[in-house]
Amino acid sequence: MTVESTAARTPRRSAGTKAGTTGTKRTSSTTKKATGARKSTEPALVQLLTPEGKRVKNAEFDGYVDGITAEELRGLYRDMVLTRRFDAEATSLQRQGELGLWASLLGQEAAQIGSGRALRDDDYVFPTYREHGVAWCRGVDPTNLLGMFRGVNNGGWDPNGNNFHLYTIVIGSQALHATGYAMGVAKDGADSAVIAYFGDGASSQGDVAEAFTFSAVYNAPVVFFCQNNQWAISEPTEKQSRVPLYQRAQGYGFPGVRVDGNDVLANLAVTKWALERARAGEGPTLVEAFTYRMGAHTTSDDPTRYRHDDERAAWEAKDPILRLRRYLEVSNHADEGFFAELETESEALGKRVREAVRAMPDPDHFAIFENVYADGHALVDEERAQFAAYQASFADADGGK
Ligand SMILES: Cc1ncc(C[n+]2csc(CCOP(=O)(O)OP(=O)(O)O)c2C)c(N)n1
Ligand SMILES: [Mg+2]
Repeated sequence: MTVESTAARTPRRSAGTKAGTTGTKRTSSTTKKATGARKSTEPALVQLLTPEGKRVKNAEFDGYVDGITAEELRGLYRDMVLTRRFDAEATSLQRQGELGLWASLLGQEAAQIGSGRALRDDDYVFPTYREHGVAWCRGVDPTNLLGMFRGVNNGGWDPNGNNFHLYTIVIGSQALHATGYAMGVAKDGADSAVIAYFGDGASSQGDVAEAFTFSAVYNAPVVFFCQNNQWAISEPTEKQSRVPLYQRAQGYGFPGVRVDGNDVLANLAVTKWALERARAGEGPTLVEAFTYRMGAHTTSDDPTRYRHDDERAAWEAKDPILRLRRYLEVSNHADEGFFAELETESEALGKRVREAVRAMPDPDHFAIFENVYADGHALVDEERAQFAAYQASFADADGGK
């Protein structure tokens, strides 16, 4: 397996460990051939389900998913299918002019659903702008994700309602927010954990490096979940690091693990392990989910300008949804009726999202000036007055409504 750390850890709270986890020292082992890797020189990754849908044994992580029921497996499948359906609908809505922008998660469903379903309700999530699958797992209604992309609000949900922070566009900054939050959780004496999502490109940001340093030194109960989707807009991962990203953790003194990002079971198991470490006072973990951004960076991007079709085709064969479907079918965990019902449910979700977006009220023109400062500000007042004059200059001025 591919977990690395040279850290000597001091349990902060009661250390409870299970088989396959620990606070013991681990060293690198890169003996297995990579699956899903771009090059044959890529290191091994944790995989429990092959692209063909075959369950493979893993002594270290099997314990986290061994008891999973057929119903729970169908649940993971449903989560991924509905998330993909919602995502496709949002892309279409952008193309129809209903959204200003959309960042698709296509291809990353397993990384997000696997890690998202590993969380407890009291854990806290700091996402980027692409974590629609994690949002789904947290119970944030998909329609609430779309207001910001339509430009009618600044967020769309109450972060405290689902312990799911607002989307963060400033690359990597949420890794620091998560670290600070996790330090607070530890000071409160709670045994909940915090998870920060970010991308391969974000791993080059100073904020992420600072978060790694702080979380390691303060033994913060945080999981860094890096979805390495191979691209940061048009910049390939090769331009981000000379070493596989999960190995970065070693230099900070905590474990890093690379997981097959298209294998929902492996993501569930590895994230559970990392969360358990956090809860047991063993500090941070870096999980690198090795996956692929199947679509454009956002709807403003055209990936045909910088990458070849054959790369995408190779990843299509590792599709996260297809491999779980194969496993469900082969193990008789789902029948045709289940898949047919899910298809109907998907279409209903698409319709609901379409209707909700079109019905979103436009915000008051002056709302943008609210909540800039708690007590108001002369410059904001001046800008508001200028804007009011501008609005009033139109023949059909309606007072900004
Ligand atoms: C601090 C900062 N720098 C640059 C940008 C512009 N930007 C938006 S997305 C992005 C690439 C991020 O790539 P990655 O972290 O791999 O995440 P992905 O989009 O692939 O999920 C960049 C550079 C930004 N939003 N914030
Ligand atoms: Mg990326």
